[in-house]
Amino acid sequence: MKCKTSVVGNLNNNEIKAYNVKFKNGFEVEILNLGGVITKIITPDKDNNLENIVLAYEYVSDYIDNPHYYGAIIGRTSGRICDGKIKIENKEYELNKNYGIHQGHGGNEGFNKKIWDVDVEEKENSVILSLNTTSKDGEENYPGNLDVNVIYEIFEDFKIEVTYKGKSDKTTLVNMTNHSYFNLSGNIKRAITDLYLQLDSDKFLELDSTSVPTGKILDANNTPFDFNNIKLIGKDIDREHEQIKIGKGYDHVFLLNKDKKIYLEDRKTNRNMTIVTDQDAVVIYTMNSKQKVNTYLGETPPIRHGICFETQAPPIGRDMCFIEKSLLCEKEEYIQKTIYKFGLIKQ
Ligand code: G6D
Repeated sequence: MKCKTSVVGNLNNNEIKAYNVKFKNGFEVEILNLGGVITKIITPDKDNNLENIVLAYEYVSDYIDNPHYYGAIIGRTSGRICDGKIKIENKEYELNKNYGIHQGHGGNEGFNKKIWDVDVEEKENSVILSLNTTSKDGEENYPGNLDVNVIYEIFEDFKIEVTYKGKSDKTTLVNMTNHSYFNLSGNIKRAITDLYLQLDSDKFLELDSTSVPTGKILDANNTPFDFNNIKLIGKDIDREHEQIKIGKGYDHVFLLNKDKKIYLEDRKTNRNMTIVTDQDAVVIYTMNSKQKVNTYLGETPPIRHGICFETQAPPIGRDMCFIEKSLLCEKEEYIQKTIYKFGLIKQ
């Protein structure tokens, strides 16, 4: 038996369930039906210490509000939508604003707050968790009844494939991601500024002072946003740079080149991870703001102790720039695939 299901809480008379997938080699992944949250990704370090490399809260009930979106599926859309204003087929919509003057991460009741239906399928070398939900027409003021399926396939060889699918009966917006905070030091031992990052990207989106894209695309080369050659994340994270100041570090949309590859390593534990996606962009967020909730260590983590790689289409900024990247026409299927592979640096 690779997948164990347990009831770990309750939300509005719905059971919150944990799906724990564990292989003989120690690789362990745990996912909740609440928000499709990933609470555990347990991998060995160079000395075979099995430790959690994602941040997780102390109590399951903390995921009901989930103020920092730990581990969660994000949708209908990811990132900020400027002023919560969109126009689809010449009709204007005012989306709910939960990020000050903007909408963020799908609004007050985004996909991170839903109890998803979960089907489990055990295969020879993997376990498939297929999560399903429906976002009703008018939910968070988005048009269209949207059927959503997120598939986590967890492989024995330290790999997780995430496939997001959506279909709507009206043209709408869909731009999903996962908001896990990674920390390869294991059990949040050290800051992520201690990790090394390599990114297949030469450009990133300019943000305005309210952190929405202006529509301008900036050249990353020879700037703090240049990770073409592997670089210590802490090297330029506090550099004097207008965009660093706006994000209080990295909280930016990187446009990916053809390989669409992200590589992270920790040279103390020798843990590494590679992310490959079919998406045009990835928001890299280095947890720059004070955390409000304890982790499973029983304390609130200092800033910069987790890093998010939110693979997605560019968020919708000023003058609805990039909206075309999130449009899903009636009868079309939204599909996104992002693959995470965990391992050790070859000695
Ligand atoms: C902050 O600006 C950041 C977002 O990018 C992030 O997703 C959120 O915290 C959790 O608002």
